[in-house]
This record gives sequence, structure tokens and C-alpha cells, in this order.
Amino acid sequence: MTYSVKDKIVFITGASSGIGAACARAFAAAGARLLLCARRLDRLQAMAGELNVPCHCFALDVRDQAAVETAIAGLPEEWQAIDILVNNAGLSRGLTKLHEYDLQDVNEMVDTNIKGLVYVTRAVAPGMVARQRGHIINIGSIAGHAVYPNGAVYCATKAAVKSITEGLKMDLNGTPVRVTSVDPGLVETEFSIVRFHGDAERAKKVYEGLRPLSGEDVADVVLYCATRPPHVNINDVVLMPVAQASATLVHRQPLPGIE
Ligand code: NDP
Ligand code: 8X3
Repeated sequence: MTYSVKDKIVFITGASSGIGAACARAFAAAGARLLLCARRLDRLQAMAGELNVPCHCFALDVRDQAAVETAIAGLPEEWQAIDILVNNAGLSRGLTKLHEYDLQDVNEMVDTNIKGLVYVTRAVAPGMVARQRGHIINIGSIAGHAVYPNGAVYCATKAAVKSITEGLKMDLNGTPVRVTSVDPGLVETEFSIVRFHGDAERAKKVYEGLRPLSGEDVADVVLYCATRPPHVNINDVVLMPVAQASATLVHRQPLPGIE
């Protein structure tokens, strides 16, 4: 027996693009009600208009602790009982040797990927404990399992997500609240465009010669984790394109059967 997400309230951070937007579509197709946030509210509203489920969209920068607390405490009553939180908002900035890194990029990654994720979790998890139900799904990365050159800080932020997921699971032990990490390899989204500060040509090269994952591939796994029976907790899923064997080993030639 699977867990139905129909009519459940699913809160997805960073739903304006890529994996977050794909998660919104996947949960909508399963009949969930969607709480969607990101900084680009116009994008959220455009997507919500195409989804045939109730959606509540709001602009939020997860780096802003006070804004996170105010937004979540101030949700309309009918949106307060969040069943599933998908902590997806995140980014990479730069791909550079640490001793040459732009510290503004460093701050943005740490503040978004670690502190932002914790602020949102801190605001949502108490309600789940009080209601004695809920599921927190963090989007980690293969980068949290293995470091690659020029990516020390981004990899460290995703290693932090891995630790936070494991620690949260321990801290919520004794409650029915579930905690999962979904950790993808290369996914073609706006991720690399953001990493390279808008350099679309350079971003395209990241996925050249292979069939990367899509946001939909990741959303499919997130939905799978969310729909297991209530006594089953999927702790961690690592998913990669077949052409990717590790954080650093990528085959960039055609593979039979893969278009
Ligand atoms: P995208 O750039 O396509 O999407 C990132 C999303 O995060 C956007 O919706 C963006 O919204 C949101 N976001 C970024 N910063 C903030 C912020 N300060 N406050 C609120 N929302 C924010 O990239 P992906 O979909 O690929 O990335 C989603 C997650 O997946 C990230 O955590 C990333 O680290 C992780 N990941 C990505 C992989 C990949 O190869 N693409 C692989 C493994 C993990 P907005 O700009 O409107 O605020
Ligand atoms: C994103 C995947 O390998 O570009 O987390 O870091 S990678």
C-alpha cells in the first residue's frame, strides 16, 4: 500500500526552475496541493496557472531568516498543515580554485544551500512534529558524496546537506516524520547557467556528449520516495545519468540504446 499525496500540502522551495518546477508538476499530477516559493514569483504564478490543483505561490529568498519565519508563520490557515517539504532551493556559483574564489559566490552558496535549508526546515518541522505526520525531502547531490576540483565549497554545502539529513533523521526519531535525501548527478537545468553567471555557452558544454538527467527524472524519484507506505523511510537515493560513473568520470560518447 502506497502513501497517497492526493490533497496533501506539498511545499517546494526553488520551484521556479529545473528540479523544483518538475517536482511541482509531478506532485500536481498526483493530486497534491502545492505551496511554491522562489525569488521569481512571476515564474511560479505562470506555472501555477497551468496546474490543475490548488497552488499558493509566494516570493521568498531562503537566505533571509526573518522572511522565512514570517512567510511560513503567516501562511493562510488552510495552507499551514504542510505534509511534505521538498528543500530544493539551491545553487552553485563559480568553478574555481578555492584560493582564487570570489567570496561573494562562497557566501551565496553557503547562505542558500546550508543556512536557507535549515531556516526553512526549522520553520516547518515543528508543525510536522505537533501534527505527528510529515516528510522532509532534501535535494542533495553527488557533490555531497565526492569532491571535485574547483568545486570545494559547493561540494561542502552538499556534504552539509547530507549531514543535516542524517542528523535530522536522528533528531526526529521517535516521531512518524520521515526524512529523505535525493542526490542527483548531472541534471540539465539552469544550474550551470547560474553557476557560470549567465554564460549559456559554457553551461551547455557541461552536458555535451551525454544524455544528462532531466528535472523530471529527479522529480520522479522524489515522488517515489514520498509515496512509500508510512512505515518506510527512504534515507538516501543517489541517481546519475548512465554516462556518469562518479562525480568526475563522465563518458561523452554515444551509448547504445540511449538517445
Ligand atoms: P535551477 O537553477 O534550475 O533551479 C534552482 C532553483 O532554486 C530556482 O527555482 C531558484 O529560484 C531557486 N533558488 C536559488 N536561490 C534561491 C534563494 N536564495 N531563495 C529561494 N529560491 C532560490 O537548478 P536545479 O533545478 O538544478 O537546482 C535545484 C537543486 O538541485 C539545487 O539545490 C541544486 O544544488 C541541486 N542539484 C542540481 C543538480 C544539477 O546537476 N542540476 C545535481 C544535483 C543537485 P529563484 O532564482 O527564482 O529564486
Ligand atoms: C550538481 C551536480 O556534479 O555539477 O550538484 O556538482 S554537480
